[in-house]
Amino acid sequence: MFFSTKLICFLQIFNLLTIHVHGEKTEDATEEVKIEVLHLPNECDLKSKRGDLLNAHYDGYLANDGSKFYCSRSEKDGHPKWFVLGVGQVIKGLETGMMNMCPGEKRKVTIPPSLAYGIHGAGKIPPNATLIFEIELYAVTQGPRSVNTFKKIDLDQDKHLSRDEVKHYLMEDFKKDGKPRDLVREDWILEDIFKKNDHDGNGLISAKEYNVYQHDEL
Ligand SMILES: *[C@@H]1O[C@H](CO)[C@@H](O)[C@H](O)[C@H]1NC(C)=O
Ligand SMILES: [Ca+2]
Ligand SMILES: [Ca+2]
Repeated sequence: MFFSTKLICFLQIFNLLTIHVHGEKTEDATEEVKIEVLHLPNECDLKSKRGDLLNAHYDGYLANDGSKFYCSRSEKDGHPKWFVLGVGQVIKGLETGMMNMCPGEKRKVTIPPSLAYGIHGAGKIPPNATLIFEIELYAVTQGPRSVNTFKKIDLDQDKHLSRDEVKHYLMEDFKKDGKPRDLVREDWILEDIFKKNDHDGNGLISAKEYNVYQHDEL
């Protein structure tokens, strides 16, 4: 269980929402995410925040014709999705739309194209599409991208994660979980991790590139 949450934070690949808006800097400042709370649980001691690991089901609709383009319930195993909030793993509108949300809460979030897939669209999403997501949040846990995890991966403590360090960490995780070690798969995962995280392309993931927290503990 713990294994899967940790690994998933690294993978960031398997769901549709990982698609990023391509090169759009023309955000209309007047465009905002609209949040409607459909259900609020009576008790809520932990609200979602940046860096948290969330578990949720979400259905995505196109606002203009109401057609459903995504449903996590009917995907693969139909399990709720795990993802980290605030690290660019989901589209911007969802990052905002899922902040301060309680476990058990249901929301309808309307996202303008500038905070979704922009003027080009992506896959099933047409250009300039306003999106509506119906989200049910199941769990909020402290994210795996913590300072402690970074320090654990950074074996030589130089505040940068090399491929070897990340690979070592993944191998240990695979071992812990008793999974067969499929090297091809691991290399592919590694490539993906660096593609998603090594923003300046220098082959190392710096604390800044990795860390979702804004304080400077590293
Ligand atoms: C999308 O919106 C942009 C900016 O408003 C516009 O220039 C473009 O023509 C639109 N594209 C489509 C396919 O409607
Ligand atoms: Ca290092
Ligand atoms: Ca880097």
